[in-house]
Order: sequence, then structure tokens, then C-alpha cells
Amino acid sequence: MNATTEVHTAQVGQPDYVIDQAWSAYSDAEHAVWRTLFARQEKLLPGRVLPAYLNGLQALSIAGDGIPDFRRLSDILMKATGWQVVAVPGLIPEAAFFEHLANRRFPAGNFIRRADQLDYLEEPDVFHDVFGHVPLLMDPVFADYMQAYGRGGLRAINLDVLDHLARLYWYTVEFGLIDTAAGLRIYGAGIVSSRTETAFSLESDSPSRIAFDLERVLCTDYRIDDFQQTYFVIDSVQSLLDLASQDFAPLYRRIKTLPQHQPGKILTADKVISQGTGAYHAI
Ligand code: HBI
Ligand code: FE
Repeated sequence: MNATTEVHTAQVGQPDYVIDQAWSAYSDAEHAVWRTLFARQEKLLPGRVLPAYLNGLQALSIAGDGIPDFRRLSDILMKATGWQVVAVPGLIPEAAFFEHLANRRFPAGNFIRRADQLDYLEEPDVFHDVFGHVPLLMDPVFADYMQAYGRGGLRAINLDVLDHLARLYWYTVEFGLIDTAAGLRIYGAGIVSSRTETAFSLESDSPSRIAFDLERVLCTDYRIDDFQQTYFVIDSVQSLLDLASQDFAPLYRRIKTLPQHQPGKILTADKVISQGTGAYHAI
């Protein structure tokens, strides 16, 4: 246990999967992979990403020089929004993941993808987690949303409705779009950290873009092996936080018997922002 993990309030006896980031152990080649990925996204994101994301990136001094030290990020985050970044070896069990979020700790993979796999990712690595997720934790409203999601996750485990709740994370935190006065912008980490999906999500005529509706999202399957066929568009981060601050128990009871929707399907009740051609786009 180091200073970062000391403040944990993890359930007694439950492992938290936290490891040492071992920042000084990264090789030059590993830092070089970060530099390559960073340089690609740095060019693409202005004008496409929610401005609060770029503000966070800058305030955290997440830059193109190499893999950031989580201790430095946590110092800045803690002062701004009370969050920390802790290192984990990759995907961790859901209960441990939610427990971290509920306590304002973001678990980030400490490894980085190989140089010959820049667009290929089996588990979240340090680029996806730190470049994709961490900047928005500097935004007070988004920071609260992530915590509310973690709390909701712990409740969802007990109700055995995680399949439903996981879709909310997928269609917001990972692949969310937001409507701004300047136009549609990306904010989901899965898009922000992906060169190909950054342009695809906003500019391709293949996927549909539909106004976010909580019940609709909780009932919609997602695909993990290709670009999304549907992106859900929120009005504001505040509206998301307002929704997620409620207990979803009544909603889960209501949707239990409702039909589940395929990823690319458009429903008559949908508020369609742009309807996709559905043309197949394998990665
Ligand atoms: N573990 N490290 C890590 N990162 C995740 O994004 C993650 C996880 N475990 C579970 C999980 N996500 C999902 O099941 C939830 O988002 C629903
Ligand atoms: Fe992620």
C-alpha cells in the first residue's frame, strides 16, 4: 500500500487490484508509443472534442512527451475535483471497478499497447485510460457523473441488472456524443482515444446519431468488435448527472419485460439527429 491507496474505503476483504504504476520502469519504446498515439490525436481533436476535455488535458499537462506519472495526475485532480488515478493490470472485476469509481478513484491500466498494434486493443491500456478518460475528470460535473455511475454500478450488481447499466457506460463514457452550440462533439473515451473512430463517429454517413434517452439506452445492445452503428447524443453533461443521480430501481423493474434493441435499429420514438446508411464498416 502506498500513499495513493491508503485512503481507500474498499470493502473489507475485497481486493482492489491496485498495483504500483512503476512509472520509472517504462522503456523508451513504451514512451515512444505514447508519443505516436498522442501526436495522432492532438491533430484530430480540436474542433471535434468537447472543449472541457481539452481544458482538462491542458490543466493536467497530459502531453506528447511520454506516459504520464499517475502520482502527478492525482495531485492535480485531487485539488480540482477530488479524484485520483490508480494503476491496475487491465480489466478488473466489475465490483472492484465500481467500488473505485464510487470513491472517486479511476482505475487505469499501467501497460501500453505494442508499437505494431496502435489501433488494436484487447484491454484498456494507459493511453485509452489516461488520454481517453482522465481529462474529463477535471470537469466537476463529469467527475460527479462518474462517481454516480460507480454507485449505480454497486446497486446494479445487487439487483442483477448490470447488463442494462453497462450500456449506459458504453453509450456515454465510452462512445458518447454531445450537442454543443458549435455543433456535435465527441466526449466518450473510446472515441477520443481512437484515431479512426474520432472521424467516423462525427463525419461518416454510416452510423445513426440519436438523441440520448436513458430508457432507450438501457435497452440497447452494443457491439465491441467494430465502430458503433448508433451514437447517442446528450444535451449536456449536467443532464446526464441529473439522470444518474437517481436510483434506477424503478426503471429496471419497468424495462425488465420490454424488448431489447439491436445496435443499429431505429425506433419510431427516437429523436433522430442523423440517420445512418448502415453501410458496413469493418475496422
Ligand atoms: N476494468 N480496468 C477496467 N476498466 C474498465 O473500463 C472496466 C473494468 N472492469 C469492468 C468494466 N469496465 C465494465 O464492466 C463496466 O463499465 C460496466
Ligand atoms: Fe474505457
